[in-house]
Amino acid sequence: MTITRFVLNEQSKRPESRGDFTILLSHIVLGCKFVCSAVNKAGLAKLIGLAGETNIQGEEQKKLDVLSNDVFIKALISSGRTCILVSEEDEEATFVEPSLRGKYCVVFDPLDGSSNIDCGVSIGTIFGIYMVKDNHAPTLDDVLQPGKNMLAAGYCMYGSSCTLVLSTGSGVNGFTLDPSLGEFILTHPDIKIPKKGKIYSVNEGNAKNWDGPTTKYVEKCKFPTDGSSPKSLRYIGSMVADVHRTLLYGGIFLYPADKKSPNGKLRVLYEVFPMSFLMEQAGGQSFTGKQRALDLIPTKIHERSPIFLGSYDDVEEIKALYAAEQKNA
Ligand code: P6P
Repeated sequence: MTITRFVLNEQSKRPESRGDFTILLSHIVLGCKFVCSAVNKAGLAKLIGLAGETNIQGEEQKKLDVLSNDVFIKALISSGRTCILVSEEDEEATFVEPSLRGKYCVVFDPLDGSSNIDCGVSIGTIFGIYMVKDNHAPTLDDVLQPGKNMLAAGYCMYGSSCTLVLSTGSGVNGFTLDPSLGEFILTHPDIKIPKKGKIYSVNEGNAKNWDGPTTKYVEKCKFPTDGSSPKSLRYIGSMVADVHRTLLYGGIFLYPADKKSPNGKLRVLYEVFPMSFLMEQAGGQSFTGKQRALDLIPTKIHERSPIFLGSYDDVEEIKALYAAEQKNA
């Protein structure tokens, strides 16, 4: 079962659809294949190294960042199915010209975790898809929607293999690129995250800046008081890799707010929302410290939010600690 056939099967369940969504997804898949090839050749093709520019994050852009962003922007526009594009690499949103305009808005991080490129750690593309409200007059409001309005979300991880994990709103499925076929093959059907896990994933280097509930929760992971074994710490520092492990093995991934970054570090539209969408579709959940992550309504396209996502029971524990703090406040 290839991703193309899978998506066509999904489309056949929606008689009203005219295949636009399938065409859009096929262009996203094309972008992933291209970036996968470029990432695999990076060391040889000297694609590693600074491109001299800096992106909105103020980070030095590496050539692969620039290349990946160009590939996805071009692929999405040429699909003829998009009208607004938001990329981590571009300060402003891209409004597609009317002759090529479609009804979907795509928010994406073309190469998340790119600071890990030079050392070969898995990196990835993260994307989310909204339906435009009125494609004759698209505005930023079409992408400043709560994550629960997304039609689809996914990521493609470029690691020991190239794995694309996708949800179109009825469960989560994983596909692995077969280089000999040049096709993504269904390898992880109907992914469900374990209800509770044995792993917590956070950058402990920020511990001195954490708030009370996060500090208490991590303490409980390391020194459980209920007689259970301590959780293991696994932190790669590349969101796609940390989330993929959490999805398959269970546990919790945290990027909390701290004194230095009161809204945390991760971006709402193209990191928090897509990963939260996938977690909920896989039976897990995602919390910001204040509310369900997918209920957030962003006001800016590069807005940040704290995030606690993963196994349902593990996230429940940290929600209880924030609720208790709220009550005592
Ligand atoms: P820190 C990578 O730069 C990234 O955006 C995510 O992929 C990752 O989860 C996070 O930042 C890591 O941040 O502060 O722990 O290095």
